[in-house]
Amino acid sequence: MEETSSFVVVSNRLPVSRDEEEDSWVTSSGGLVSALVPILRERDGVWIGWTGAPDFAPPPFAHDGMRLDPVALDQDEMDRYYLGFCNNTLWPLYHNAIRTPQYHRRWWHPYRRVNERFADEVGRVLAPEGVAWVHDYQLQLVPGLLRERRPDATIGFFLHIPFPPVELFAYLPWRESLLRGLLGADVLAFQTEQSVNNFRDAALRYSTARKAGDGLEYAGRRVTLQCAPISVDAEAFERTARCVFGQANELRQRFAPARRILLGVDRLDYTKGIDHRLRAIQTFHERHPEDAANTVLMQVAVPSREGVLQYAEQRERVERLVSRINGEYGGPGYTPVVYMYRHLEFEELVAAYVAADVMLVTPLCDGMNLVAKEYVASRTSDDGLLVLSEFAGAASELTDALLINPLNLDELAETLRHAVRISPSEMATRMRSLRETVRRNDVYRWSRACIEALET
Ligand code: ADQ
Repeated sequence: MEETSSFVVVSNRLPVSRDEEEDSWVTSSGGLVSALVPILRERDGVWIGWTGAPDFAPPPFAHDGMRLDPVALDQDEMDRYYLGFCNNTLWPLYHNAIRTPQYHRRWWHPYRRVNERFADEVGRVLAPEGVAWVHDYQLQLVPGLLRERRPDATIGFFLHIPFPPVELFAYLPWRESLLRGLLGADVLAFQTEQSVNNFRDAALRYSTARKAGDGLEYAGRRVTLQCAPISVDAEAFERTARCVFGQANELRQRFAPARRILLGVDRLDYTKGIDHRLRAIQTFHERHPEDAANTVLMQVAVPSREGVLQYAEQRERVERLVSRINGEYGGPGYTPVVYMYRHLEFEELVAAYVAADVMLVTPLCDGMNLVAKEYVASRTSDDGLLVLSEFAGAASELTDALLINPLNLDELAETLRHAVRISPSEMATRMRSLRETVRRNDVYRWSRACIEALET
């Protein structure tokens, strides 16, 4: 296999995971992977990333028509770089510090070291004048480090999570280094205009970058700032939705016969507002017992970062609330909250979207939130309601959702009541407009826009 490539994607995780029983690799699901696979195939590109297991980095291999190049992390780096700096420093800080970020030098140094390792590998694999597209908060130093190694490269960076307001970013003891890293890119893309503006403010204040039109000038180069909201493979959700009506009906019969289904689908992460959602459900039952008794909340939570203390605490909080609500408002034959702590297969997930009358997406802060777009794409009969937090990036586009502040539990409870009583015509008007938006701005359009910006 040819070692170099003129198109390299870099992310913390490779788009595959290991199935030990079958002794094989399984391609991860999700929009990013489905959008990038065709591009990688077309350009004979390489994806560089970590396998997800400590000290496990086989030589480059081909899978599903992609060339994959694993980078090794040892257990100590998993603890300090990944669980520490990425998930206990950057993740909470970039999500508006809704949990207190922790700042430790013993985490920063491994972050730098791992970023150098990634940059070394890209520098080795990227063909002369090739394009490297770096993803997300784990690898913010890579653009700058790569530019030192390979000034001929064209470098793009996409941040999947929000870039915080400058007043918060200012706390980061390594803010100048991170900015130097990011500003190594030719194009820096963010999910929302808000993040673009936040980044521009931070760069103007804490680096030598200067304003140049809509972008920046840094070290004698132009750095383009792009707003590129990520999306989903709308067609795939639509197609699958048309095939799972039977499964959706079974779900209804099993969990909510003759009741409305409210649905929540999230990684179990404290940014997703699952606990606030549950407290609003509690308020709904207190205030409007008759309306509430006509509903069942299905909450699906996918296990996430179980090694981080705050995630274990969040799980406990959520599970306590679920049992409190069920204890207080349930009875023989009625469970107000059906809770699942597991990953759903793609068809099961789409069947849940098809079964749900109301989708609750209530993060306290979220780069985009793909669940909101997946629900909309799956509503082939133009019905169903989306209740969406104004703090999700998706709220900038999905303006026909019922937009709420998830911290306002009273408002959220009243919105639930409104949602279950809404007229079919208002529901259809809203959903038609939402569907049009998601179909027009799907993940393929997103990847084209990002790559076009890099190649012009
Ligand atoms: P996430 O924080 O992971 O992504 P999100 O955009 O909602 O958040 O994506 C979650 C994905 O996981 C969705 O595709 C969803 O279908 C899937 N999922 C969730 N629960 C599941 C379950 N129980 N079973 C199966 N699948 C489940 C980060 C940022 C987001 C940004 C994305 C993409 O935090 O803001 O939208 O990257 O850029």
